[in-house]
Amino acid sequence: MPADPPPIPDALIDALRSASAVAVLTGAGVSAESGVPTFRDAPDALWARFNPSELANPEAFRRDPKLVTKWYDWRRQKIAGCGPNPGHHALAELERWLEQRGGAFTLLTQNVDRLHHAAGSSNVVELHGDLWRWRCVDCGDEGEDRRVPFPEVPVRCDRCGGLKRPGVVWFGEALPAEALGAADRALRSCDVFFSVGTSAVVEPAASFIHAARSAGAAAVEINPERTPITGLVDFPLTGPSGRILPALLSRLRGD
Ligand code: BJW
Ligand code: ZN
Repeated sequence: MPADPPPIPDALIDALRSASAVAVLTGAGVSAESGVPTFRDAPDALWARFNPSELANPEAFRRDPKLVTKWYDWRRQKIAGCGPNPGHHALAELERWLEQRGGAFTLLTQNVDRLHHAAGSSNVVELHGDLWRWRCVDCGDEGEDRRVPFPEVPVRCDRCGGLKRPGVVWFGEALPAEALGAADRALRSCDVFFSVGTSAVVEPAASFIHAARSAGAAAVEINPERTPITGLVDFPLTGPSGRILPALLSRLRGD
């Protein structure tokens, strides 16, 4: 039997009831209960088996496009068989709950799996791109490609025959300016900030907590493990997001 989720503090419920803006940062842990492997959790993590620091960078793709594409093809097959879990659904409901009260909700995700969209979240900012969009490195042609598995690896451009790469952000690449702008606005104006299911080690998202705290937001972390930001938050909620977020929602709605 999984342990009961920790009690949701009354002070957090009060902060959410009086909030006019909430910003939530999510990472791979929010999709873990859907069956999507995270990057840095042993022993089954992608990080341990495939070392994303060596694969998720432009040099690796230039050196060995076949290997990098195969890794993405494997992940796409895995994710294609996964659906949103109760944590994703609770975040979508939190957005509706806040908007019904005239509040603003921004979901800043590092995930590229699109499971927040599948759960019905609408104001989603994809900081690291989208695993289902592919772009030609030569002519820039970009579009959705849902084929699993790919019929050929590496993937070639229909227009020019060039190599296609995933529309994601690799180490050393800049995050999309539009996403960074939206994140900045949400962090500067939020009353409550959540960090959910992220190891908080990859920049710039790892530093979002500082912007939110400077803006005076109450900070919440939901994670079964401690992270570098656990000591900085007002409400560290230790446990899986697929259990804690629904419990939080039901407290908010007074169920
Ligand atoms: C659960 C759970 C459950 C488990 N419930 N929780 C400053 C200092 C030092 C370095 C840098 C710096 N600024 C930039 C850098 C370099 C680099 C960086 O951060 N390096 C660090 C590793 C040190 N950053 C970059 O290069 C970024 N670019 C940039 O800053 O550019 C600047 C620039 C400006 C102008 C011109 C040019 C450049 C880009 C970073 C891109 C990261 N990309 C990846 C791959 C994306 C595509 C793909 O998916 O393949 O993004 S790497 C990977 O890590 C992926 C993730 O989004 C990201 C974060 O990982 P996440 O989500 O936190 O997952 P995990 O696995 O680490 O953690 C899971 C957590 O869940 C754990 O804590 C578990 O406990 C928890 N968990 N079960 C809740 N049930
Ligand atoms: Zn092309």
